[in-house]
Parts: sequence; C-alpha cells; structure tokens
Amino acid sequence: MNRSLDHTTSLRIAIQKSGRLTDKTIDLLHGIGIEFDNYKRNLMVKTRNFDVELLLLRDDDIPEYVQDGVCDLGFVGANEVFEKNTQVTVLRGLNYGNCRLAVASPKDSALVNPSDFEGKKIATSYPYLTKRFFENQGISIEMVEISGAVEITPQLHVADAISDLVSTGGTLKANGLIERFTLLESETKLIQTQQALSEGKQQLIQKFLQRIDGYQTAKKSRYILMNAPLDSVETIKALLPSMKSPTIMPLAETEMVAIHSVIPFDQFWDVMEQLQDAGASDIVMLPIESMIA
Ligand code: PRT
Ligand code: ZN
Repeated sequence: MNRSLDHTTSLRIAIQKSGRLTDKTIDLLHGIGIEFDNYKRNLMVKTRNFDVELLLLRDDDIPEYVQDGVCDLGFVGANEVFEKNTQVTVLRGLNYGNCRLAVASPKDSALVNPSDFEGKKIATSYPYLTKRFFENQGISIEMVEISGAVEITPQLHVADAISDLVSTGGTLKANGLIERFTLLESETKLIQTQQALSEGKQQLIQKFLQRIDGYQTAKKSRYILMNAPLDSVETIKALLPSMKSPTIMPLAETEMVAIHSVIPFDQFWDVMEQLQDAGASDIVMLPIESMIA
C-alpha cells in the first residue's frame, strides 16, 4: 500500500498495548519528556507536549502498520520485524526486550546440530525465520506452525523439536528441553516507515532521535562526585574512564578538592575501589536523566 503524499506533522508511533515491551517503552517515552496518560484504556493516545500520537497495538501488527505508513515509527522486537519480513528502516536498537530465537530439543534427544534436523518436525510461531535458517543450510524440515505454548509440543509428540524465543531459558528447562543453537538475537528496535514523510515529520523524527540518544547515553552513565587530597588528583584523573575531562573544585579545607565526572555505569564498581585506594573519600554516584553532547 502506498500512502498519498504526507502533509501532516503529527508523528504517529506504534507501541505494544500490553505485554513485555510496554512498560519499558512507556518509561522511555516519559524519560524523553513525552507526556501522556490513559494509555491502558485507549487505542490511540495524544501526547500533551510533543506533536506525537501513540497507537497501542499487538506487537505482531506493529511491523506491518509501520511498513504501510499507518504509523511513522514503531517500537517492536527484532523477532517480529524480521519474521514479518517487512520493509522498514531500523533506526535504533534499544537494548530491552532482549531474547533470542533458538532451536531446542528434548534433553535425551540426538537432535543437537542443525544437520541432525533433516526431515524432522519443528514446532514454532516463527515459521519464516525458522524455514529460512534451515533452507540456507540446505536442510529440509517439516514445519508445525503453532501460535502459543510451543514448548509443550515435543512432550505431546506433535513435533521433534521447537524453535522459540528464549530469555532466561527457564521455560525450556521446565519442559525438559535443551537449547541447541540460535537463529536470531533480538532486542526492541525503533523502526521507521519507508513511505515518504513530510518535512515537518522528518524534523520531528530527528528531534525524537536526539532525545532517545541522550536518554540511552544517560542510562549507561553515572555522575560521580568525590573528595580527594590535592596531591592525588593526577592519579585519580588517570583512573576515571570519563567521557569528558573531570571538574576539579577547591574545598574550604585546604589541600582537598572535589572531583566531579561522568563515567560508564558498568565500570563504576571497579573504579570505585581503585579511587578509594588512591585516597578518594565521600564518593557519591548519581543517575543522570539525560545527556546531550
Ligand atoms: O499481545 P501481544 O501480541 O502484543 O504480545 P505477545 O504475547 O505476542 O508478546 P509478549 O508480550 O510476550 O512479548 C513481546 C516481545 O517481547 C517479543 O516479541 C520479544 O521481542 C520480547 N521478549 C523478550 C520475549 C521474551 N523476552 C520471552 N522470554 N517474548 C517472549 N518470551 C517468552 C519465551 O518464549 C518463553 O515462553 O517468554 C517465556 C519465558 O521465557 P524464559 O526463557 O525466560 O523462560
Ligand atoms: Zn504478539
């Protein structure tokens, strides 16, 4: 479907109405300053302070709504985008809703490597990705398409193995299945329609992306403050994996300074111990709401 030339400016964004991606998507939208409420009761929500309306959908429908231009942007798992084989542009990977599409077989089964699956029955809700994976390897399988509770099918002798989403692996284990190999690593993606957009919408998308990037960087960073003896400043500066040069301020107490910096969160604990050894005290770590370069 080709939409007629778009003159509107209000961005329409598809998000999952109710499911695993909903809370984190809502948090992200609130986190980049987009205000709205009543999303639990309505299918369409207007935001108060940004020219954006949200369409609340089942996640399966989001890729096609974006492909067809019914929505300009969408937040949805890569698994859905690629299973539907939709023509959309992936703008960002958002590092939540992480999971993988994997093949699993019963723990006592001889089905381990892809080549073992020749002629076997595989139950899945992801027929396109599963078929494509085996076809690419020249292996022919029998597909059993199931819309839910896929992991029970080997016990019911409906299939020899399954291809399904896994995150912790707890569901596979509970059903006596072992994960054998991965077909796709997935996370939530921000996708954009490939239909032509008005100038106004394109500008709004740039603004939206800048806010998302600021929010993502902020989430991965922490503001760190500490006091330190003046003569340890050089050692401490060398220890800080800072994104910018640290700020150093004199304290009322002579020979002491306050050091402020922004560091990647995943390095905080390692660095903190080294800072203490270097003489830093009163170390405080604070979350950052947003960071614009
Ligand atoms: O109603 P709607 O169609 O919108 O939602 P849905 O029920 O189809 O999807 P939902 O909300 O369950 O998942 C939405 C998206 O979350 C998926 O499309 C993935 O992108 C992502 N995601 C992340 C997952 C999982 N992790 C996940 N673990 N989707 C499903 N699972 C399943 C998994 O298959 C298993 O059955 O959750 C169960 C628990 O997994 P383990 O490995 O932690 O035991
Ligand atoms: Zn779904």
